[in-house]
Amino acid sequence: MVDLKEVKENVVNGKVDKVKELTQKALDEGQSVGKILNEALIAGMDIVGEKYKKNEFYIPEMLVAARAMKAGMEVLRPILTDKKVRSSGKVVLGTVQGDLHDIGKNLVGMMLEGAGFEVIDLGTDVSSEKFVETVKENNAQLVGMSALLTTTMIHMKDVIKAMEKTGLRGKVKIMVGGAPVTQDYADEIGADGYAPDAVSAVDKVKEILKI
Ligand code: B1M
Repeated sequence: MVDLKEVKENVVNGKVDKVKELTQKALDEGQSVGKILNEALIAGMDIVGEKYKKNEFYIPEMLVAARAMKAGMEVLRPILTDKKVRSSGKVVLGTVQGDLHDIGKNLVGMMLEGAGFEVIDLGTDVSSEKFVETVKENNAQLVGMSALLTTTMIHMKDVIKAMEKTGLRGKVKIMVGGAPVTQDYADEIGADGYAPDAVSAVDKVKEILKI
């Protein structure tokens, strides 16, 4: 039986191949996807964050750890995106301007796809204009914004303002998330919803879109 602590340590140490191999093995043994995600992959990134705060890790270490985490997520992707329900929801997803963190956003995207939503992922460092343009072009029902930095989460408000300015706000729901974002912040900027993690993000999107 794969010890998820070992997977976690390999994420911290940026061992891409080992993370891939152990994640696959854990999955094949029947360990739950949620457990692998939370106790190995996400837990590993939390340690990386702590180490960065204590100056034990620097950007290169964070980057290799992120690469290892992504390798694990790719193994889980087919299960997370396995559509069980069909829904007509179209979601435009992106990390806000100035922010390059995409692991959490990708996870939210995979879970939404798994729940049957069509996800248009704009990637990272997405401008207000790009969000507006994509919603317009695709007639999307919801915009999901992610931010991991206290210095970039403020751009969520800019996107909402841009939606108001272009007359789209009445037609599209807005959902926000990411480590520094809170329900209070979501309320303050006039978002329709907030979720603290990828699992509750799916429930929240369904609630907002009344699906
Ligand atoms: Co950065 N980084 N980083 N980093 N990084 C953090 C976020 C930080 C907390 C580390 C620390 O100090 N402890 C800190 C932010 C401090 C702050 O603002 N409060 C920080 C910093 C300072 C920086 C730089 C400024 C460092 C520098 O250059 N001096 C720099 C900024 C670059 C930029 O964006 N412009 C930077 C760079 C990077 C890397 C590029 C090296 C790398 C990112 C690689 C990548 O994403 N491709 C990186 C990493 C890996 C991290 C940590 C270690 C891990 C982030 C992560 O992937 N977590 C992070 C510390 C930490 O979070 N523990 C840190 C795992 C992921 C699954 O969780 O993204 O929170 P998370 O997503 C969750 C929820 O938040 C939620 O669901 C997800 C799944 O449960 N969620 C949503 C996310 N989006 C959502 C959207 C929703 C709903 C829920 O609805 C739409």
